[in-house]
Amino acid sequence: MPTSAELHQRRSAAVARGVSSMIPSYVSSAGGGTMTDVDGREWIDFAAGIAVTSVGNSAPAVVSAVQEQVEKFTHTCFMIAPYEQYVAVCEELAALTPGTFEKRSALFNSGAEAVENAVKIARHATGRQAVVVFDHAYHGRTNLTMALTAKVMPYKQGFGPFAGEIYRVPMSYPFRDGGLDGATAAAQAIGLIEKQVGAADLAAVLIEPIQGEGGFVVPAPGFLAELAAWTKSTGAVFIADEIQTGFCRTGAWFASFDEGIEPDLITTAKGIAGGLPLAGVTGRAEIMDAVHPGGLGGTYGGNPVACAAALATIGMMRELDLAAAARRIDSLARPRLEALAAKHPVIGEVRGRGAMLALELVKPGESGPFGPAPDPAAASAVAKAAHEAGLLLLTCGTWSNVIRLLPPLIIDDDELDRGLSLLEQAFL
Ligand code: PLZ
Repeated sequence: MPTSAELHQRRSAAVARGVSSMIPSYVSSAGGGTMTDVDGREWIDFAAGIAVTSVGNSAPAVVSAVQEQVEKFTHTCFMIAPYEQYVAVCEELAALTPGTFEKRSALFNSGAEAVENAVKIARHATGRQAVVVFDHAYHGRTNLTMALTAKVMPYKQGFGPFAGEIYRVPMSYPFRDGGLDGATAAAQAIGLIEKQVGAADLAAVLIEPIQGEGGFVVPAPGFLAELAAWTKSTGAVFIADEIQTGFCRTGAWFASFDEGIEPDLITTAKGIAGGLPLAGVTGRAEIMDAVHPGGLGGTYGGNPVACAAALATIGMMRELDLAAAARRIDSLARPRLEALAAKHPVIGEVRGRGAMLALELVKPGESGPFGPAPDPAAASAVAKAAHEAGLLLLTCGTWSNVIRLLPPLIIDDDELDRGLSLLEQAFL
């Protein structure tokens, strides 16, 4: 087997520079809470492929479902010749997402594609165009989703012009907005939408219940409920982007449950299919079905192999109660993170929910226009030290100063403990 160094050399001559990797090591296998590289080194996995392999890499149930499906047929295109697996995934989505109202779903390949389609559907259903998104939001890298995403580098710089009719308002971010309560933060956002966008032209309000790439920003309680209720009162569509938070990650099937909201549309991807590419838009039947037959689709959307993987993944989540596993990860990790924060003033806040936990790093005692001064250098130093010690650890945030934990939900206590110890040591 070639070494990582050899592969890296080949890569430099063949792979575009714009596609980068966090670590220079190449994977040979992964499963449970660990990954092994081609040089024989074992890593503890606190990344899960960015919140994807919640059931673990190559989870046996997923592997056999995929194998069985691959042997039957790999692709027909649902728009040409439909198959049961697609329908079954849509039935699961209807059953698992919040709200007992009648729902419909459409399946796609990536999170960005799901978000694009949610916006298409909301515009079609309302006959309006304006879409409101939030500071620090991340929704993807396609043209429309770049416009929806807040951060310029690395996502948007030089890639314009961007799609129109996108408006950005402040996010509830208690650590940086002076601790505004949810109702006040919502009233501010709503007031701006009313004055600067206009409720009559509003097609959709799109928000991540807990922001992912933007820094694991948990809005103040009530913020989402107020926004959702106001959005409904205007006749616009409230869209929850649960691509990162969904499928048990935050300790419930969807983070919307924690907030007591029933979004009109929900976008899903990542954890849904155990590592195979699949995404969905699920929502109120009358909104989803506003689109004319043939108006939604794509060659691969809801590919049968990805659907088979999703059905097995959802089955595992149900059988193993992975929502409870996420809450257990929270209860084991959070006290360790709080203790770490008590020791290291560079940790300005410990936050998150379930198996979506973060440390926001700041320069102690310094503050600026956005509150506590972000310390991206500290975050990258901690991540680098963790990588050198064998822990896959991601950063995020508008200022790249947030360390985030996204372990697979099936990680065992010993692996979690080893990973947390490596994280603790990375702060020394
Ligand atoms: N919405 C909330 O988290 C993907 C992006 C990593 P795709 N987040 C990881 C990167 O640098 O590209 C994401 C998300 C939320 C949408 C998306 C987009 O999902 O499957 O990456 O297109």
